[in-house]
Parts: sequence; structure tokens; C-alpha cells
Amino acid sequence: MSEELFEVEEGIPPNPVEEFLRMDRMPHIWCPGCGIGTTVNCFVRALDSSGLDLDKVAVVSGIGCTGRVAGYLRLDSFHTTHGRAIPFATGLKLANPELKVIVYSGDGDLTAIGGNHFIHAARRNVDMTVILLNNGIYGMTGGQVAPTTPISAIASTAPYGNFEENFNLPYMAESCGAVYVARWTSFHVRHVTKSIKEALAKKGFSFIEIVNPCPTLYSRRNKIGDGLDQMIYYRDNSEIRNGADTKTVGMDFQGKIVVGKFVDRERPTYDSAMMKYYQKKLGEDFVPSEEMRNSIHAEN
Ligand SMILES: Cc1ncc(C[n+]2csc(CCOP(=O)(O)OP(=O)(O)O)c2C)c(N)n1
Ligand code: SF4
Ligand SMILES: [Mg+2]
Repeated sequence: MSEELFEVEEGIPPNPVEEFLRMDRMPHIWCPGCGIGTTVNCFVRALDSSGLDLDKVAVVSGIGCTGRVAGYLRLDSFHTTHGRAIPFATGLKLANPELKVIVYSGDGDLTAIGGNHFIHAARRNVDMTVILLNNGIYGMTGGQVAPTTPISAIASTAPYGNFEENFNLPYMAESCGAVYVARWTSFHVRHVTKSIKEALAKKGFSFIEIVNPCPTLYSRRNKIGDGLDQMIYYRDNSEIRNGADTKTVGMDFQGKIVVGKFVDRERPTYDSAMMKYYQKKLGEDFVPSEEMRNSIHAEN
């Protein structure tokens, strides 16, 4: 990282997060009070303390305000098309099984247009960490209803309020086969950091939902205050219930938010299931790549 990008004030240590950011892309596009940057701070700190070889880390985002994260990270990062972060990440992982692949994107991107990819990557237990920021709407395109919009919340496409049932994402992820499932809000910075670190250490499909405000297009329209008001709401209305039955953690408009680590279990990953199956079926005729052998070895 070139020194001239930073104004280093005497006596003030440099911000440890800056070296992970493409400072030449600053200022970022996010609105004041938006929580996306807070989560990036948590992610970078988790990554920094994870001990992972950064040359073997790849971050993939789709399109949206959250989808901008990949482009701001000074890592091997990919800003892909809308809804296609997970298949892109799956391809990366299959081509290079030694990579630690992280998908970082929005609720609309990953569960509306990208919903099918989400459920199948979880079912296959593809080895990746998915960090999903849930602001309850499509932020970037003007605040339309998303599969995560709570009933009665107002959106640009629902001026009288939303009447569609929203997804309970931890339940969906667990049902489809994710091995690690947690939910926090962007108020819970220490929990988010710890959870990301745990998820990065996990083999298989790990999923972290971070409930996050969009003050500009959701909070303002719903008359629930600014970014700070949303943090106060998260603080006062979150209930930490580690191990909670994911069926019970659905979210209502301005209701209680159940947070915690809900699932932490083991299942064979896609790679290891494939390798074991073909070895049994084809014997010596099946020759896995060296990277695949190394990756499976690390898993066992
Ligand atoms: C194929 C395709 N369809 C639609 C869009 C328009 N589009 C861009 S971002 C977005 C929604 C983003 O919402 P979300 O993933 O929740 O991210 P947020 O902005 O809320 O962080 C949509 C519909 C697009 N870029 N490409
Ligand atoms: S529109 Fe909403 S989600 Fe997008 S940057 Fe602004 S506050 Fe954040
Ligand atoms: Mg969104």
C-alpha cells in the first residue's frame, strides 16, 4: 500500500483497516448512517485475525449498495452481476479448491434474483462464507420491496405497506443445509467480528445475516428515524439466543430481533463428497487435482 494515500498524523497510529481498503476509491458511495461500512470494519478485523493467507482469499459481491463492498476491498475481489455472486464464487472454489471464498452482498441480491443459487449452494455445502446484509429492501435501486421486507413496512413499490410474507433467512439457510448460521445486527460489532472469524474457520457453507439500516430509503420512508435511531432500536430490541430454533427467529416490522449463533454442525463439503464418491466409483481412474487433494486433506 503506498504511503502517500494516507495522511499519517504524528502520534496517531494508522487505522489498521485502511490497509485492507482501496483508498484510491474513497470516498465511498454509502450514505451517512448506513451500516454497511461498519460491517466492513468488522469483516476486515475478523480477516486480519483469522491467520488466513490473504493471497488465497477471494471476496465476491453482486450488485447493490452492499454489492459495492468487494470493489472497496484491497483483496482479490470481484464485483459480479446481480444475483450471481454465489455461482461466481462456486466457480472460483471449484477451479481453485484452496481458496477461501467469501460472498458479501445484499438481501435482494442473494435471496431474490439470487435465491435459487443460495439454496443450492447451501444444499451442496459448497465451502464458502456468505455474509448477507439485510436492510429489508432493494437499497441501491430506490427502496423497492424485497423478499426480506417485513409485513406492513412501506417501500417505494408498496406505498400502503407490504403484504407479502418475508423470508426467515436463518431458517432457510439451515433447512437447505448450511453448517454455520448466525444473525447479528450492525450494532453488535464484536459479535459480528467473532462470528465472521468463526465462519471463516469453518469448512462448508457458512452463513451470517447482518440486520442493517438503510436510513435513506427504508427508515425515512417508514418514519423510524435516522441511522442512530436504528442503532438504538437494535440495541433495545435484540435478544441474544444462541442455539435458538431457527423456525422461531422470523422478523416483524420493528419487532424483536433474535440474534445469535443458531447452527454449528458438520457435513461433507461438495468437494469432499465428490472426491469420495468418484474414488469409490472409479477407483484409480479418478485423479483429483493436487489442490483438491490438499483442500480435502485440510478438511479431515
Ligand atoms: C439482472 C439485474 N436486475 C436488476 C438489477 C437492478 N438492481 C441493481 S441492485 C438491485 C437490488 C439491490 O438490493 P440488495 O441486494 O438488497 O442491496 P442493497 O442495495 O439493499 O444493499 C437491483 C434490483 C440489475 N442490476 N441487474
Ligand atoms: S441507499 Fe440505503 S443501503 Fe444504500 S448506501 Fe444509502 S443508506 Fe446504505
Ligand atoms: Mg437490501
